[in-house]
Amino acid sequence: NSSEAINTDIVTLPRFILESQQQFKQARGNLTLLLNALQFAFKFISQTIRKAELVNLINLHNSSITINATGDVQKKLDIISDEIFLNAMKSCGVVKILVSEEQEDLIVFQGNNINDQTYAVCCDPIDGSSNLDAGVAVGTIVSIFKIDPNVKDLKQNVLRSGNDMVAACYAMYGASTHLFLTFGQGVDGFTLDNNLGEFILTQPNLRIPQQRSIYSINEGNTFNWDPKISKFIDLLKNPQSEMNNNCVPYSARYIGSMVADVHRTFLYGGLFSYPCDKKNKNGKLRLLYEAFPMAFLVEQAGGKAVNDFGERIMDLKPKHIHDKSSIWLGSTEEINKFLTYIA
Ligand code: P6P
Repeated sequence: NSSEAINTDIVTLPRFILESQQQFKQARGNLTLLLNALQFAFKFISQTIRKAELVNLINLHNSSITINATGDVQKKLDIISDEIFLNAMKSCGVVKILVSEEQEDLIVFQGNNINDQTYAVCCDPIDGSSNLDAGVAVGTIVSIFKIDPNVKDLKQNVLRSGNDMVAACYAMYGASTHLFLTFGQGVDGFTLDNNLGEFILTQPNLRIPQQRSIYSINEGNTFNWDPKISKFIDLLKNPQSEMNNNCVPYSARYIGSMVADVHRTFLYGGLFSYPCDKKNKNGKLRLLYEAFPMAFLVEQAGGKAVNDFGERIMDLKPKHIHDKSSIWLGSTEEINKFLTYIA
């Protein structure tokens, strides 16, 4: 008989949603239906990625398979994940509008009962996919808005302030599959138990550390940044600078997959940034399905998220569904250093 205590009262995601639904205005259960569809999509994408990676690795040993074919398999993963996500949103019956990084235009689902389709969902099905064949953690990032039935132009349901989000989450397909989720009442972390096929609550009411001497930015872009930004990063690196008052010297950590870099920032603290540069005049990361959801989650965990001008990401409003934004997010004390510096 194994000595470790077996937890016989685990909180699965469906149970967590039902228990938290009681606190919600929309007690009709539509959010529950949506979140169950989302978690199915994450499980399916997770399994598909891991299987594809295995196929990739098998192919890599088969010299007759050209690198292009492997690249194609990797490219297909973007498409497969997008289709998995689209079908899950379409079939749950409560989503009216879908914005996807993979789809040029807004997708509108012709549901049978208009007033049941209460949500607009924006997503990046596999963020960081260029890292897939290197075995780097990638993820799915999602922001959720409620449809305003009085709005005639459907696009206006997603071209709005980040403050209007009702929920946001990301799934990270790493050594384990993690899910971080907020409805605006804090952040809760779940881990996929592959044997049960359930996301289990593992990090309830997660808080981001207030301070941590870690900066996460692609320094290969240094010569394309506004000089003010490269000066700020230099100050972080200089143990004698005013940025280093009695804290340990900064460490650089950059994975190049937003979900992985943000997940580490949640757990260890520090700051993550993708500023504007000469190549990306409005930044590289997308507002609706990268900056908005990550900003909502970080703020709900006690952190901050601003753009190069110090504006709160959540206060921004996209003009087009694929608009980009610069972003600085992470521990409050680290972002405050940036805000003080640019003030
Ligand atoms: P760079 C991945 O391609 C991505 O969209 C984000 O996941 C990541 O943070 C960023 O781009 C990395 O960009 O220019 O540093 O390779």
